[in-house]
Amino acid sequence: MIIKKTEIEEHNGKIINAHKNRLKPITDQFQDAEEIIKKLAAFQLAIPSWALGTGGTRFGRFGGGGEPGNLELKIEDVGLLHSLNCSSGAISLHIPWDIPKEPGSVKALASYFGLKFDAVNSNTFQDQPGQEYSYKFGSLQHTDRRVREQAIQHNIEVIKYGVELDSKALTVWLSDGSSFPGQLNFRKAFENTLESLREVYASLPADWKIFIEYKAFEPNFYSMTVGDWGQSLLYAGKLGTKAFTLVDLGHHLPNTNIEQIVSTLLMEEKLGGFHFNDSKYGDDDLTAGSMKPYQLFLIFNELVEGMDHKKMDHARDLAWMIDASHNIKDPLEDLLQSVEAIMIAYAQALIVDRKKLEEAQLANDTVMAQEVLQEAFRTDVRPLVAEARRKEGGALQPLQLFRDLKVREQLIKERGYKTFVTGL
Ligand code: PSV
Ligand code: MN
Repeated sequence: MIIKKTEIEEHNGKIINAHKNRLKPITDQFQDAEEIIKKLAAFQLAIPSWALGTGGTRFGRFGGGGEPGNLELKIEDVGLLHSLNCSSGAISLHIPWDIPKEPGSVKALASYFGLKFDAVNSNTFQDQPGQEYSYKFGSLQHTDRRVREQAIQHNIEVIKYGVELDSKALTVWLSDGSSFPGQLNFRKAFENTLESLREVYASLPADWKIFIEYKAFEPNFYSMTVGDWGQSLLYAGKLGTKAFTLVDLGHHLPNTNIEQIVSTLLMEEKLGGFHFNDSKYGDDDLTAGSMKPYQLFLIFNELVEGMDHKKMDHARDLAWMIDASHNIKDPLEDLLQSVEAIMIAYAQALIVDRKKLEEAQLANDTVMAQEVLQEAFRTDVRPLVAEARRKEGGALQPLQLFRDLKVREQLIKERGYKTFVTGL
């Protein structure tokens, strides 16, 4: 299904006056509103190919209808999102869930929808049919050199797929670790992993990056070999200048100060990218901003401050990806909500009065520092986000238009009710 420009124009036409009334006070308030709108328009989030179907839990999966059964349909779905919000201009593939069998036509299809390929993701956390060695006891860390070699070769193969699609980064998330004390020699596991990563790193094209994603627990519950940002940073530092840490918001222990991690990684020029989601308890993969919107804002506050300090391009210098999916919402509606929440947090970070905040910090004026941050957080920036979208040809209210056009019903008509989608 393709959403026509005229459908978006008609939708915008009906609500443009109300939108302008909401926009005016905020553009009057901020002199640099035009600049902010431009930054918002440039900011693009990559949609993960594995989040376009209804997610499952280990207790089951309640598939919805009209879900995309192959890579081409997944690209079409991301195209749908992007036509509505103009902020979802990339797709991140997981191999082997989404092997591009005909890279040429896959690339052409993506560019027809205005989409790029963000980081490609390898998978050595599941065994694949016909695979020689099992990853039951790890992959790049494995005690058996042959298992490590198989996992290295898989990562190199993923890079090759990525090259064909003009992707520029490989994300490695390892489930490697141990579930019981004594199971693993931590040092040897680290050394094996590093040695394996070095071989993968050696296969990266000159203009590529490798992102080392960490996670505190699950599926291993005693130790994870890339368990936190410190370990990830160690690997990235030892690997070289093309290696970076990737922060997945759900991969921390409860109450971790993620914004401070972000600030430190930026200072070290080792932050590579993000997987956005939200959580209440663990790696819940909930819609970004649905649980802790203030934390999301505080993270963006550090991102904007740290990136400006290093004169980085907000839109281009880090990889922005969503990694959320769950079992009860329509996945496309869920992604629209995630993108919107992320854009709002970014917009709020852009309006922080940096001068006033610095003055408060220098004077140790804790009260005023809090006031400055909360002033931005409590400002309704949604009209700015909507205006950025409108200027790019998107819908003022993407979710509303998605429902008005009965997109899911159309997809069910086109694709059927029972479809099989690869992913977790
Ligand atoms: C692992 O929990 C993770 O966050 C990694 O990014 C995986 O590649 C992704 O989820 C998909 O399951
Ligand atoms: Mn992730």
